[in-house]
Amino acid sequence: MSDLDLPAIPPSQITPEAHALSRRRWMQQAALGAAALGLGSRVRAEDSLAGAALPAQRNTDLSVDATLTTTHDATTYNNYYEFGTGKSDPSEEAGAMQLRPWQIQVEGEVAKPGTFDIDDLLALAPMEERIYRLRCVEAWSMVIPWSGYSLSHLLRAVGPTSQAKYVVFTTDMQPKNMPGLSAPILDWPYTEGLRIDEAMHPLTMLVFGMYGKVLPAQNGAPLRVIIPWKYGFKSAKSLVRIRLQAEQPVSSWMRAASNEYGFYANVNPAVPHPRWSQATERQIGGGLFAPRVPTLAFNGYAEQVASLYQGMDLRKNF
Ligand SMILES: Nc1nc2c(c(=O)[nH]1)N[C@H]1C(S)=C(S)[C@@H](COP(=O)(O)O)O[C@H]1N2
Ligand SMILES: [Mo]
Repeated sequence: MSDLDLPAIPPSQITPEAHALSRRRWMQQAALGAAALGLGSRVRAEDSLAGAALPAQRNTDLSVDATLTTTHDATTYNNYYEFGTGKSDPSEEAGAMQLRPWQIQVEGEVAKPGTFDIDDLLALAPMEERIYRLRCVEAWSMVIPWSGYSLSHLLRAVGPTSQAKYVVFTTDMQPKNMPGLSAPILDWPYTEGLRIDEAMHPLTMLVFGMYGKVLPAQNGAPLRVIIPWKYGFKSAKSLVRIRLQAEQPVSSWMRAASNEYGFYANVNPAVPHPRWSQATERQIGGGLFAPRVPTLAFNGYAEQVASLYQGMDLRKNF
């Protein structure tokens, strides 16, 4: 698997040397390697390489105490419809994605709209590792250690105006590299949204890595959002735009089937999907005969987030 926009540096040069070398020396060596290959000096190989180390401080307060899904399962059983609808399509196809240069536009109802380079975002706030549960609307689940920081750091940096009631996330489109875009499954680009208080909640995370390493392309490199109390489809991958606005957006999945996928999409065992129950889930990696486990309200994060929805009918606002 290689998700580089430059010729791969031999794996032997990446690990364990990457750990042994100081960050500075590693960057110098990477820059030299890139120069030797005739590449632009702006490319920081360490940050574009899936599999390169991404140091982060474990945040135990915001982590669950649960058995991790294996790296193999979390990086080969994926939903990323831009690469196809099969679970192994993303890991097989996403290596073609161009991950550098990469910029994210932050726009709309903000005091300081702007375009951020991925390398600047990597340094905007201290990298934290948080172990979160991930619950897909398809009724399977994983436990993944993500690396990143609360999205609120970025939102505060741009200063939401009083009109900023919602946040819209947009995934990149690379028609040459994303075979799924030619299928009219969704109204591309993939868009998702949150209410501003959901987006500002400390659990909502801007993610750059997983399992201590740079995010693999199939998991949403170079950056994605993770909202652990909502069904996985809310957590849009490979972001190029974050827009703050007054109106509630219509997400790609709402547009595709508004009776099946709502705006809130909070994990809720009491509200079945029209075609299946959400009361239980299959833990990926548990094996063929592992019993299904009960799904928890708000995916187990009720204590932290239930108050956001006080007074709302969660059957109507599903
Ligand atoms: N752009 C984009 N983002 C996406 C998807 C997608 O198809 N395209 N799938 C979503 C769904 S349904 C899930 S469950 C999670 C899966 O994330 P993972 O592959 O990292 O586990 O990504 C979400 N983000
Ligand atoms: Mo999902």
